[in-house]
Amino acid sequence: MRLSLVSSAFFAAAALAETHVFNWTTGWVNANPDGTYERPVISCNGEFPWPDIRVNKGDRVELYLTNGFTDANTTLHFHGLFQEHSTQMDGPPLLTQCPIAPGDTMLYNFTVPDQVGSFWYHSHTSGQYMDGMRGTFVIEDPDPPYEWDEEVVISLTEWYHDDVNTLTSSFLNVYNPTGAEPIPQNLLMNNTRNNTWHVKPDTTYLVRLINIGGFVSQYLYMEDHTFTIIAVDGVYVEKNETDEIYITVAQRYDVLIHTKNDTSRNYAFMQKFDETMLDTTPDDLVLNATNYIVYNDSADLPDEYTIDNYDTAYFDDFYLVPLDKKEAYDSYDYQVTLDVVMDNLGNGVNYAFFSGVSYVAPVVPALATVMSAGENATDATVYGTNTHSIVLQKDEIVEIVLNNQDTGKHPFHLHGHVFQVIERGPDYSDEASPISYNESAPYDVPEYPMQRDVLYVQPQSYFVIRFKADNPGVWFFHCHIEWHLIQGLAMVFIEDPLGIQANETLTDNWKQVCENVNMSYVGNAAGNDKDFFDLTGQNVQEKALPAGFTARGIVALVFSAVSGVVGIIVIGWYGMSDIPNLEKRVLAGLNPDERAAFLAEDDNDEAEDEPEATEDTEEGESAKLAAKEGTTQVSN
Ligand SMILES: *[C@@H]1O[C@H](CO)[C@@H](O)[C@H](O)[C@H]1NC(C)=O
Ligand SMILES: *[C@@H]1O[C@H](CO)[C@@H](O)[C@H](O)[C@H]1NC(C)=O
Ligand SMILES: *[C@@H]1O[C@H](CO)[C@@H](O)[C@H](O)[C@H]1NC(C)=O
Ligand SMILES: *[C@@H]1O[C@H](CO)[C@@H](O)[C@H](O)[C@H]1NC(C)=O
Ligand SMILES: *[C@@H]1O[C@H](CO)[C@@H](O)[C@H](O)[C@H]1NC(C)=O
Ligand SMILES: *[C@@H]1O[C@H](CO)[C@@H](O)[C@H](O)[C@H]1NC(C)=O
Ligand SMILES: *[C@@H]1O[C@H](CO)[C@@H](O)[C@H](O)[C@H]1NC(C)=O
Ligand SMILES: *[C@@H]1O[C@H](CO)[C@@H](O)[C@H](O)[C@H]1NC(C)=O
Ligand SMILES: *[C@@H]1O[C@H](CO)[C@@H](O)[C@H](O)[C@H]1NC(C)=O
Ligand SMILES: *[C@@H]1O[C@H](CO)[C@@H](O)[C@H](O)[C@H]1NC(C)=O
Ligand SMILES: *[C@@H]1O[C@H](CO)[C@@H](O)[C@H](O)[C@H]1NC(C)=O
Ligand SMILES: *[C@@H]1O[C@H](CO)[C@@H](O)[C@H](O)[C@H]1NC(C)=O
Ligand SMILES: [Cu+2]
Repeated sequence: MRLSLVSSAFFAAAALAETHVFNWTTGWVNANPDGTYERPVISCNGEFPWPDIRVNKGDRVELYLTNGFTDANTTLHFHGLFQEHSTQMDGPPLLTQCPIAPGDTMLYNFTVPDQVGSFWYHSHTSGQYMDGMRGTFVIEDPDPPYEWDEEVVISLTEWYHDDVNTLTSSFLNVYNPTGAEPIPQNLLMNNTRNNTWHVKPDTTYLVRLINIGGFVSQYLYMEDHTFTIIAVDGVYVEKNETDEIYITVAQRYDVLIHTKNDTSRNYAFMQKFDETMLDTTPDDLVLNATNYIVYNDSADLPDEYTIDNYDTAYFDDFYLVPLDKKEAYDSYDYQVTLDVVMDNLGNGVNYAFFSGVSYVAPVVPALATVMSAGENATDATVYGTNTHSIVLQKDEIVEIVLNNQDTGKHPFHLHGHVFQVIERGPDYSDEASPISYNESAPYDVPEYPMQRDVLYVQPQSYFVIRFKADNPGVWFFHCHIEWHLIQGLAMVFIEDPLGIQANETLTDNWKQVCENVNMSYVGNAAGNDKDFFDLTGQNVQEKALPAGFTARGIVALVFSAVSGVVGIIVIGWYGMSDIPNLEKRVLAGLNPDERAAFLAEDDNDEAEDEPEATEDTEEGESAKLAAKEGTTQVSN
């Protein structure tokens, strides 16, 4: 009797947890999402957009991803999923897996035991997701705390007419010394413009707003309708009403929207660029997009809808209260302070730094280092200097203090966790210099701080977050603006490495993916498996600018050369690379001492021939090209 009870309970559980198998191949196809320009986009099994994934809590996902590109590696990341005991399925290339070579297949095999809500997936390689390689991922809750009648998923993104490789080569370039990001052409909702949402009257909708973009934050507001926020980034919160939401790339807001009884007319659903994130505003850029909430197909479509103070009246997510009422961790065991700076290195290219380090991927995946270093996996040295890896002890409370010394906003994402938001400073754009977090000053820490997995920091300001290191794994912490990730705005947590070794085994397929891309999966960051403390040959960032030759100098010179030669001051990134021999002209504008210093440094480069100064990542490739280009022009 007892036995049969046990076994039927077992079968009931087994029947509930389903396995979803996906078999996807990447490729390219032409598409015209914004209705104004057809371009190649990344397809899934020949189609665009990519499919929505929907599973139940507790289910298993087996996703076969075949790299159908002929000339690029790829990987897939499932944004926001904790990947407990499956850090090898997380997706960042050269951290948790080897890049998937053209023609090869990786099996992403994991469960979603403890999470529900709105997530998404995207390529974590070379900005590919901005070319379309991304989709939504919803985990249904069998027992939700709120009620609704209907559910709808809405994706949001900016859209470029050029592909990411083209944009990256002008972005990560000596001719773009300020690191101005490419300006998108449009905003999309559900991969289209003028999206139509047919609604029923007097109905409560759960709307899952998912920003699958790579750069610009958006303001969202509706004509005569209110958002009731019930969850952010997969974390339920106490209901809070607002007329406007500010959503950065990679964030999610689950909102309830109750429709009207009156069906005589239709309403506008507006998206608006956060214009402050754009370096320039070209005349033909429309800073908003109009979508339609349609009650009545015979009635007119609404005009665009305007609200005042859209840039100050939005909901501040700092004030959300998680439904789990988890109290703030009242102290920390380990504090990490990260100063965000964007600056030029010796090749003239603009990079991004956490406390002086611009992330450069290791020679073998960091997870391979964890698995092969034995007891030495607990020593951060083995992960190399330029991965900016920090080893965390099991279950310690970690505090990240992030001081943004840059004048832009940045949305930061931690893999493998949600974190508590302890403090976030106001916008200090108007201050002469950045204001850092002052730990001795009195702050009001919320009793039940908001938890999420993407948080933006205001210009020249700071945030403080805490999390418990209770999920052994190799977890990336990075700016989710793809351009800034490409510039190196990332670091790595090696969380409880001995716990990873004890509880996770690399699958045969995982190892095969490495073999098929001719990559070793043992050794330290330099691939050395004999002496884990010998980092000869590791990848490092470019050298600093020569003494006396400041980044400000380069910027000023490039601009003055442009304005001198062309007669106008070009403040944008575009157009600059069209000017022939720009660097020669810049050099001509240097005073003799500066010029000698620059050329001498260039000669030294060739003479020294340092073996460890090789930067060889997919993302570093175009920087290297730009650097080479620069060298050739200088010595000519
Ligand atoms: C995936 O699809 C390809 C092409 O249709 C097929 O060859 C392969 O066997 C499929 N793999 C799985 C695991 O279903
Ligand atoms: C794919 O990754 C391997 C290993 O990092 C690298 O050697 C190769 O250049 C990459 N291929 C492309 C096309 O980027
Ligand atoms: C996925 O992982 C589970 C658990 O390790 C395993 O039982 C299953 O066989 C794996 N699926 C495939 C197709 O390898
Ligand atoms: C958006 O697209 C999804 C499919 O990706 C669809 O289920 C949903 O209804 C669409 N929502 C709106 C408002 O168009
Ligand atoms: C809408 O109609 C329902 C019945 O269909 C009614 O109960 C409700 O009060 C109405 N709401 C408003 C705002 O008039
Ligand atoms: C829909 O709109 C048309 C045109 O404005 C109007 O004649 C009709 O009454 C409306 N229908 C409803 C159900 O409100
Ligand atoms: C479609 O959206 C664009 C951009 O928001 C807007 O300029 C245009 O007027 C819209 N078209 C229609 C028919 O409303
Ligand atoms: C939308 O953007 C255009 C151009 O950027 C501007 O003229 C218009 O006023 C904006 N409309 C709204 C509703 O913000
Ligand atoms: C709702 O948001 C406001 C700030 O906009 C905050 O003061 C309030 O505490 C929040 N209430 C809940 C229940 O989240
Ligand atoms: C760890 O490093 C030490 C040298 O510092 C070496 O003696 C030892 O064998 C290493 N352990 C493993 C498991 O590689
Ligand atoms: C930090 O705060 C303490 C206490 O309010 C104050 O005495 C100190 O001057 C502050 N430090 C800075 C650098 O502002
Ligand atoms: C392995 O995982 C289990 C379940 O999460 C945990 O209880 C155990 O402590 C882990 N082992 C190690 C060595 O971390
Ligand atoms: Cu950023």
